[in-house]
Amino acid sequence: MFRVVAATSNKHKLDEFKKMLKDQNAEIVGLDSYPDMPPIEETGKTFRENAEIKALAAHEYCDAPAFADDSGLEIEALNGAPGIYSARYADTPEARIERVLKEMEGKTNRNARFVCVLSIAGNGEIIESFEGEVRGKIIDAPRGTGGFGYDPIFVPDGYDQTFAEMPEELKNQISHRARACQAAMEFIEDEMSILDDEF
Ligand code: ITT
Repeated sequence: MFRVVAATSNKHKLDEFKKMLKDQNAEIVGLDSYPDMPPIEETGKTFRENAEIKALAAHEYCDAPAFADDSGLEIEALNGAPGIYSARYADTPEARIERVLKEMEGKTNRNARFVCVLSIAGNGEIIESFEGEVRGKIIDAPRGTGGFGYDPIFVPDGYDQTFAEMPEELKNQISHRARACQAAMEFIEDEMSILDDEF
């Protein structure tokens, strides 16, 4: 079993990663296992830049293979906001949802997507980055208690429930994070021989 650091302080994300990767031969540890690590500044202008910054910082600090996700919600009618600022759009998850719903008042175009870029770092460098997305619609009032973040206001295309209403197993099969993770797992299987040294 190899140990890999999930470079996140978001316990919901960590929980999703652990569930999505439960059949892999890996022990996933979050940054809560490294309480003395200084906070990582997300200075990038794209999901990819931020994912790479987080993965590399954790890899270097923890001296172990690491991966990170930078993710967020992009809403068409808001020109892609909140985007990379999803975690910083207001002070609390409830206030963030409230702000989005206020900005969406009167908008007929409800199209949105969740995006996740997952970067893997090992051997002192970024090995690869993977993107996953899930398209859907923003509804006009929150529904459901599962998930986290903007889940109560997002209904993925092809479904009637929000991410916060559906069983977590379903969200973890179809989400942006699940898709980025699936792409990463396919890459790792393909490249096993190259990665053998790191993992
Ligand atoms: P780390 O940087 O420590 O991983 P974070 O929450 O700050 O934690 P991000 O910078 O990637 O992570 O911001 C992601 C934000 O996007 C997250 O806080 C939510 O507001 C939103 N988000 C991402 N994935 C989501 C999901 O699956 N469901 C709901 N909201 C999500």
